[in-house]
Amino acid sequence: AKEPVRVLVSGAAGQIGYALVPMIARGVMLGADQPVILHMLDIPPAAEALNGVKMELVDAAFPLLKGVVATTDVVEACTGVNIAVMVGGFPRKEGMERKDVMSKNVSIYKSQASALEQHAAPNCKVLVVANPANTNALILKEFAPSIPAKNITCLTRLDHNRALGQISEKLNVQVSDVKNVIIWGNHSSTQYPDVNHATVKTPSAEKPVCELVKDDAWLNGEFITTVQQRGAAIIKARKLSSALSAASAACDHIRDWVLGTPEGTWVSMGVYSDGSYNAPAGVIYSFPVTCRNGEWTIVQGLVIDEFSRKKLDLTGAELTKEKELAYSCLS
Ligand code: NAX
Repeated sequence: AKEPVRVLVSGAAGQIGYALVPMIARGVMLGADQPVILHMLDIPPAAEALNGVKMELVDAAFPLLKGVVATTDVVEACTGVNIAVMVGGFPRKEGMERKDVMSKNVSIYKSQASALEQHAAPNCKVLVVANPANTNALILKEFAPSIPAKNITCLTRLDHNRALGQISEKLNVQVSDVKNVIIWGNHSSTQYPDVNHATVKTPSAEKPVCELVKDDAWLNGEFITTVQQRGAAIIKARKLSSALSAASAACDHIRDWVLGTPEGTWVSMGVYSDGSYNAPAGVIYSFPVTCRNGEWTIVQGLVIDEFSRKKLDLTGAELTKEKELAYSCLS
């Protein structure tokens, strides 16, 4: 039998946490044959609720779940973890300045970076979900210099999956037959959902999405804004932000990273930018990636048209600004 993998979920008493921990315990993230030990972290005001989640995990009698650590102690939470999914953070409240929210999250991610660096298992893989996801991940990277930059990522897979979903609805095809959309840049409303390289599997061949959707106005307009603003649409409808889809996307992200992407398929991940596609280097930017042997590689050589170029630059500029804002919170 396989050794259990220790998976940390921070903010585990929150909405996404509640949807995510049962998925992990069922093998959705790491596979149906992979035992797991869940480490759940939250803050003291949520300690009782966190313990309630632990009780439900016990009650669910998941065969793959070999242990649960539920704690408000960051060191205990981080000790020995192989995977860290960082969902905990400070939400933006009405009337709060961007800088104040940034400042709260910078201090959270700075201290959690140190705890992970000192106590996580070697080669721990980190996925930051909490917003501002790209910049929280960057701060985590900066303050955990001994964790390789390639091990620190942020979630844009939800946006990627939303784009697949929109194409499948538009063309009335199975979502599993659509692939290779791209989310470029920031997990914010400046993100660029790009279908220029996306394809649909048809009985005869794989066909470009752009050929099948004979509606450029929709592709260059409504499609992009729908994906960019889907989070707000969910809040409006549910009076709560996306949770099940975010949890599912977090599982997809880690599963593909650890177990690999299928041949001929790429996914979107926020990763430390090396300046590929003239994105700003030194920020966490979402790129198309393939994964193999537990490592991601940015897909190279895609042709970027003029329309796309502007959008890649715009979201890159926002990330550079966020980085500056985050650094100004440190001093
Ligand atoms: P909730 O407010 O329900 O849960 C957040 C939890 O984090 C709470 O239980 C809170 O007590 C805990 N927390 C706060 N500070 C903490 C700290 N220092 N250490 C550990 N835990 C801490 O929010 P939820 O709806 O679960 O969303 C969580 C985060 O995901 C938010 O930042 C949200 O903006 C972000 N999202 C990111 C998405 C993405 O695609 N990257 C999509 C969904 C989501 O909006």
